[in-house]
Amino acid sequence: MMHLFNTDEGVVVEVDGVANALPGTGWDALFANRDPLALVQQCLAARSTPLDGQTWLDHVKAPIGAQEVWAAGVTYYRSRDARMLEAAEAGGGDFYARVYGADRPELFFKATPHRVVGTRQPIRIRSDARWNVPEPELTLAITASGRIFGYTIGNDMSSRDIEGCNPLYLPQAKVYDQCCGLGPGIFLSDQPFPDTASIEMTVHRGRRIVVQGATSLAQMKRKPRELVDYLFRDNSFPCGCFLMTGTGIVPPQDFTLESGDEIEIRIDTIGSLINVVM
Ligand code: DO4
Ligand code: MG
Repeated sequence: MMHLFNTDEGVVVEVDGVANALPGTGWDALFANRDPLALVQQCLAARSTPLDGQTWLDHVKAPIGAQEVWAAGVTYYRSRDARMLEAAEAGGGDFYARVYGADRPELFFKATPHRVVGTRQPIRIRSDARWNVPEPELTLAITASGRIFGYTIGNDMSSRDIEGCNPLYLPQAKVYDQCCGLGPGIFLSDQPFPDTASIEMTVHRGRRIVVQGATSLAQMKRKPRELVDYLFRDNSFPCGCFLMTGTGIVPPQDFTLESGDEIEIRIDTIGSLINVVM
């Protein structure tokens, strides 16, 4: 198993638990390459340096260079249900049932690189929102040519009161400074992500667990490939991109995040993304 990390000192690849500095390539060059897995193998064979100890882990940044982050919505029945409830009063509930059943998925722009935080960096809730939740999402790493070459963990932070008030407010509910968590690294694989892998989220408030939930890709209505094909229709990504695949875990209706809450999202084979709300 190979995991790719973006660090202050350059690209690091961990192969079966052993970390190697990869000086032969930059982060964006991997996303621009048609076959990043082959490029990593070549660099590993030609000029990688094994790293001593664990200190490199303190230098891990968000796994993003110049990529845009996009997101899919209402890909799980749980999300469809929750959205219908939150928008019912505003008369918007029907849109979510329709998009869940439609051929065309909901795809929206989530973040530019400067709005993204990596693991152990603070994440933000909007100051003008009263109801804020994390959304744990399997996230696809995609080359400029549209190839899925790996998987990471995404947190699509959402202001549910703003979104529920009017679906046209979606960009404000979703896009703001530090609205998106990605990391810790990218699990390199060009195989479909296993349906059975579990996606888990825990929110700690001090010593208390205030939210806990789990799902798996088997609950997702759409396939990652189908989402990427829609995203790349008449749309180019010269530096590659990330696509978050939607949430299947929604906290109870009376839950909202508070400053100091610690959000941990775990996905089998990828790792844990941990962020504290600032
Ligand atoms: O339709 C609004 C956003 C949906 C979303 O972010 C999700 O289902 O994960
Ligand atoms: Mg989402």
